Amino acid sequence: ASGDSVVTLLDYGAGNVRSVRNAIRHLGFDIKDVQTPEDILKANRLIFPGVGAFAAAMDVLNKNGMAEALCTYIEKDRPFLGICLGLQLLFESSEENGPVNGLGLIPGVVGRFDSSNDFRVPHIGWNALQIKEDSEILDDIGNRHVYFVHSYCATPSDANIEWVSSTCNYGVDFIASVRRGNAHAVQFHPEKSGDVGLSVLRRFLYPKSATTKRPTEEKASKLAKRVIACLDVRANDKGDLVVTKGDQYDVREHTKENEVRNLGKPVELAGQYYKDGADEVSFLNITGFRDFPLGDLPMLQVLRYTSENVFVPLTVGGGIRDFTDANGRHYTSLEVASEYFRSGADKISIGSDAVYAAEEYLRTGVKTGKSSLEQISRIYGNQAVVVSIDPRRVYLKNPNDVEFKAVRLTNPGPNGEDYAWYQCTVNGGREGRPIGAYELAKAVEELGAGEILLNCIDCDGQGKGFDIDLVKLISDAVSIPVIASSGAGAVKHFSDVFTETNASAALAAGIFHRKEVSIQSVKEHLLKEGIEVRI
Ligand code: 1PR
Repeated sequence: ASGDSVVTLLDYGAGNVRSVRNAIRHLGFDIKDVQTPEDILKANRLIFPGVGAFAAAMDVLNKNGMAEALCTYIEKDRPFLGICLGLQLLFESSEENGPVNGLGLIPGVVGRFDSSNDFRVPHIGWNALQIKEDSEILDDIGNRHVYFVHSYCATPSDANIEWVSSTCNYGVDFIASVRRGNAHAVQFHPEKSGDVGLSVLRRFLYPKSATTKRPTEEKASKLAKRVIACLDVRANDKGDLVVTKGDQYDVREHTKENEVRNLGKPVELAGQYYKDGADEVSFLNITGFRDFPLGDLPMLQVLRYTSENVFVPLTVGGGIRDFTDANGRHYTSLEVASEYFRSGADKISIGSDAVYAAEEYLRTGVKTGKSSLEQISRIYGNQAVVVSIDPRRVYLKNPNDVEFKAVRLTNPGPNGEDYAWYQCTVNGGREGRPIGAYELAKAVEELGAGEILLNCIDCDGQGKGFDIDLVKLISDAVSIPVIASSGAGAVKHFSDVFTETNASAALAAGIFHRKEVSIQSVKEHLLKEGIEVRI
């Protein structure tokens, strides 16, 4: 490759930058990795996708002399693009586990968002930009949404206003991008923002190409409600990895052969849902509780292949826990998660192991820091950790009959019960545990979960709508985003869950796999109902 088609990438090894690599390659560029500060100074164009925590990143940059090289490179007005933490590090300091000094190129302090019901933290999802005239690499965005995931932000002030090329509002106006000459940095993730994001990268990589300011139908104004496609994945009896889908978690056909229901190939379907407008794709390795996922290489392959062509966030769950294999080799949950991240996951989702961690925490009142949830959250940030809850309704005549939070049901139970509590389960719904979804949600928020994926076994695969009582209960109990899951059967179910609860996203599987309802039609319906979505 000629020097013209090479991008220098500063990856200090703190997390998943696979999707940035994939996006750069997708746009026809080769990648040269920075090994020494010299490589920074010699770069033709440099991309710096910051991941992980601010202090840890600064530590690495200071120790190996990269911090100084970066400042020199940017001050010489060489082409630079910082992403996410790669923007924050340009500022004077950050409050994240701090104050911690940054590179000090831009005046200002990076602070934490204040959370409230309307503005959950982390700020996760597709939001709108207010773009200034000469933002250049943002020229093709128009009125469309871009994908953010962060808990900290920098705010515009008189001292830094010359740098600010766009802002975004999330309770406060914060800096969504900066620009000075050839130096650019964005708080959002262009590599995860679909076509719109790729256009930003393309503009940075091909600065001389003509502007194609296209009018867009989309009128992005605020954080959009997300529509997520979920692929439950497992090996079928022949050993092939297939997308399956259960009825109340039962994935076997009720035929003589009793085979695993096969709804398609994971990589293909994920690619299809990306094209159809899914805001995120989730893979759940549903037999992860018994089959060790690192032994299950096909799942890692699925992630690798999918992330080559799918430029929206990917979540993967199933089997994230400590494990000792048949040869006595021990793997920590952190190793399992790291392997998922390296293979292209942006978030990992923990089911069973989070239930045990929450039970222990509630029993002892002590955060040991040793659970998979706490460890992964500490290293990768809480925005990368989803807890998947698999509750089942337990009907009650009297809410005081149990020590768990019960709700008054909109529709009474089979024997006229007016109440239910939602019992958490492990191992794919096979075992009920002595903890409710409400207690679990609050505990895992404290332990470092960044988001909750809220299933409901009673509703799974039934197509009768989300469990509004449950989604309301949980989304009111926590201040991290909640993804409503299980039971979508029609477009109206999505508007119901968004108007009646504080859910940030809605996830569905069966209706998309069976092509009964398209993602596009869900979004058109939501728009018609006045609910902001990404088109
Ligand atoms: O416990 O950490 O190994 O994680 C296991 C993961 O696998 C959990 O996230 C758990 O929810 C999931 N899982 C386990 N068994 C099943 C099963 O179906 N037999 N699938 C399963 C969970 C539920 C949803 C589903 C929605 C939407 N799937 O994700 O996609 O209910 O379905 P619908 O729209 O068709 O109603 P661990």
